[in-house]
Amino acid sequence: MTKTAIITGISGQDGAYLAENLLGRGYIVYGTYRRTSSVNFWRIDELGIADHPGLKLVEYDLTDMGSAIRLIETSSATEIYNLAAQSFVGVSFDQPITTGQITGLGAAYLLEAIRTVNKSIRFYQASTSEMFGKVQAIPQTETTPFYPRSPYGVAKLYAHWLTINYRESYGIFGASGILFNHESPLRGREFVTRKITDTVAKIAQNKAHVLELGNLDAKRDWGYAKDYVEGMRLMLQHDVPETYVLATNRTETVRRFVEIAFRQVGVELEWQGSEEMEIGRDAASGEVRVRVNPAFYRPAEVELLIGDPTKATAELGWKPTVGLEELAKLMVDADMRRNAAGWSF
Ligand code: NDP
Ligand code: GDR
Repeated sequence: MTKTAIITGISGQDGAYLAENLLGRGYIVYGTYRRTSSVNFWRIDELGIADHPGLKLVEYDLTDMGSAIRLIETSSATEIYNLAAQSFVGVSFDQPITTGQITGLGAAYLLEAIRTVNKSIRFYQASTSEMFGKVQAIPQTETTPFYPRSPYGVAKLYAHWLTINYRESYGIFGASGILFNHESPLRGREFVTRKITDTVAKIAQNKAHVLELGNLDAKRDWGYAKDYVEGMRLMLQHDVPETYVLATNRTETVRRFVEIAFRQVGVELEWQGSEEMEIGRDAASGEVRVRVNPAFYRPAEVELLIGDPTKATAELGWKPTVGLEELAKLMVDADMRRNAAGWSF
């Protein structure tokens, strides 16, 4: 029988990849986007699924519960993947209330709609390693205590616990995936990896000269987004609703990612100075290619993330398949192609 799923946030990185994954399996997908003056579907366009007959694009705002109820009723979906969010940590410090309304309460509206309309719908909540924040254990697992360090992390923690609460209170199949950073050529340019690969490509093509960044010492566990959306799908096919960490179990600094990305275009960097005064020079030409700009620092930083996905591997058979060097190459190559063709999102 054909399955039907709702994906909130179809215009985002994960929404686009998950839609591609589910459409490839014969699903009908209701992909939600929010009303703006000009809707941006570049990701589903790039994946070639925008006109797929199984894809239905529906306008939906996460903060409107009536829309949630109508969407569930009209679609007859049996699975909902809640991926929409104000997902940029930096912005959450400037817009903590909006972030709470979208990223936190947005999940509550959906869970309430499920509870009201059809309790048998399976629900996936996009939780995050940001909830670990000031980490209480290394590596982080499903049982590591949380200590969020941003309004975004706090909002996500509310949605995470609400998902578990609806699981325990009403028997709703609410799965929560605590996903560590995952990247791809479809990553937004406000996030550090894509900002780096896009600028590296532009520097290689003489369209930019210097990459300006904030904290180079932050450590992240970076994986490939396509692997992670498959993990989401597996969580909703499992016998019981659970909480899972998806991660690679390797952590590197932002500085290291910068070095790996520059190496893709034949540039080796030499570092000088420290912290807010640090610069990276092209070792061959001596030109400054990286500069720290304190404007990109955050009021509170998450210093070190490294996840242990043992539970997901044991119970779901999930494993990351793409290493950091391969990921950086995929992203730099895509940005080189796009910049050469004269467009860049
Ligand atoms: P993106 O920022 O790429 O996508 C977010 C999506 O949410 C976009 O489609 C955006 O629409 C939509 N959205 C934002 N506000 C609203 C609103 N008020 N109503 C409806 N839709 C809205 O995020 P990712 O794809 O990277 O991440 C997917 C989810 O997973 C997010 O919830 C994120 O917080 C979470 N997450 C991501 C991780 C990662 O490393 N990528 C790691 C862990 C969790 P628009 O295009 O209009 O802005
Ligand atoms: P993060 O991702 O905050 O981990 O959240 P981001 O790529 O924004 O930052 C990663 C680290 O890089 C440091 N950094 C910079 N970050 C940005 N964006 N721009 C810079 O110029 C810069 N310089 C240094 C940051 O301080 C940080 O330490 C992402 C989002 O996708 C969340 O939605 C998701 O929940 C988490 O990953 C897991």
